Amino acid sequence: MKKASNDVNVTNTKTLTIIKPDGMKHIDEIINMFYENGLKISSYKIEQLTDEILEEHYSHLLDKPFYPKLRNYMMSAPVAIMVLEGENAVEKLRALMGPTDATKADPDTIRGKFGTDITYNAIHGSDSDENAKIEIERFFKAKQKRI
Ligand code: IDP
Ligand code: MG
Repeated sequence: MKKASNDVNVTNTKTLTIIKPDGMKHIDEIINMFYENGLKISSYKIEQLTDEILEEHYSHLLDKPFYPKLRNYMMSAPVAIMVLEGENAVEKLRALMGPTDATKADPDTIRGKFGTDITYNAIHGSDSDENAKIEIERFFKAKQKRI
């Protein structure tokens, strides 16, 4: 049956990923895994994260005892931030990443290959369409700061 070219749910085609400091040395292989799995990069930047943006991005974890460790990890080196596009992008990336705890991740997943434990897990991916939208806005559409 003929499928109309616009017969795609546009609300679930984008997600945000951050290649974390420990993932950066494997960035080529990680990007290759995105493309092999039908996820294309549509925006890309390398940035040093700040306290301010991390407190916003990890607001759900600010009260956790491990937050200072997470903050230090995320600020230990520049990271790569990307918008990925593809069908069911959020779900697809989360499956490709594996679970938060890299020690429990399947060896074929990004966290299974390149992560170490529940903190140092190589990659971030949005966990819902709603959060993908918020995170894309946070990292790519924020007003430029005056200098
Ligand atoms: P997710 O990255 O799989 O979505 P979240 O619960 O949103 O997991 O946590 C964000 C990040 O905080 C994780 O990717 C990991 O780096 C860190 N983290 C989460 N839970 C723990 C924990 O119990 N101990 C230490 N670090 C954690
Ligand atoms: Mg999360």
